[in-house]
Amino acid sequence: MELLPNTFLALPNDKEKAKYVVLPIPYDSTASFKPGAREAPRRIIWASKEVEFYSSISDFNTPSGFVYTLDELTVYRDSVDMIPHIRESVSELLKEFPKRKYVFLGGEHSITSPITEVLKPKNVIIFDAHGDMRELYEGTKYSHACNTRRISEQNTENILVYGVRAVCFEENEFYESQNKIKLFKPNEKEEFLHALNKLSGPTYLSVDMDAFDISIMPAVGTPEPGGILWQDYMDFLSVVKSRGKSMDILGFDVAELMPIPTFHSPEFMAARLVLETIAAIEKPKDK
Ligand SMILES: [Mn+2]
Repeated sequence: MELLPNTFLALPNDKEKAKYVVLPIPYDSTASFKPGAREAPRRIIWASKEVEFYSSISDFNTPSGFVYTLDELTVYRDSVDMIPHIRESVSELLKEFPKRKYVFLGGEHSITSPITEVLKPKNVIIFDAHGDMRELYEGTKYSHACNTRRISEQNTENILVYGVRAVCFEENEFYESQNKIKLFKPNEKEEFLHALNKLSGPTYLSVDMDAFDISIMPAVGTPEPGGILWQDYMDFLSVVKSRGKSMDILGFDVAELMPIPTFHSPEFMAARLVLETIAAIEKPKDK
């Protein structure tokens, strides 16, 4: 019997060969407008089965067994239970799959802070339309709207956020009072790439799909017009490639995709983004 694995790119799971481990986290309890991001991990994996193994942009061909896809993480409704659950699960993941790179498929964006708490990167690069710098939102510190703020409270040194175009008054006051987080608007790509070039050491990447313009990424929970385009992300990956090991990317997440049942291009874009990100990490320009 010939069966198609229900894994990223439909690659066979191989614990020995795997360099990347994918953990799907179908959690969306604090979504402000409406839930739906819980559907994203399985839709991204479904779409990925149609994505080429080969990245012509990075000239990288994904070997068989290179990516190991875990089953979905169990989900608790309340963030008070879910955030520690993610933290503990990531600790277990590091023990079971040491020295790999880790890919997390959200789910809402609040999944990132418990991940970075465990992975302990020096730098965090975030793509997001929103500042996510609220102290509290709708009664919880662990809302998707507080994600960047929580990461800034950890032992991180630099947090670059690109694509930002929605920040509230309270967030702006907080932003002015600190210098760990640097926000870049969609039209500040050169400044963002310049700042990126100065980072070195362990780095984590978090991609909230609402950083992209609604014309190419309408399937998000909290859409904002005026976002970045695909080429902007590719320009970012060019810098990742040129930096090679000097910017050591420990892992990344893709969050806030809220699939539209009858429209499948957003999940194809997210699946392709995961592939291109892996390809860029694996294929430095000078090789
Ligand atoms: Mn966002």
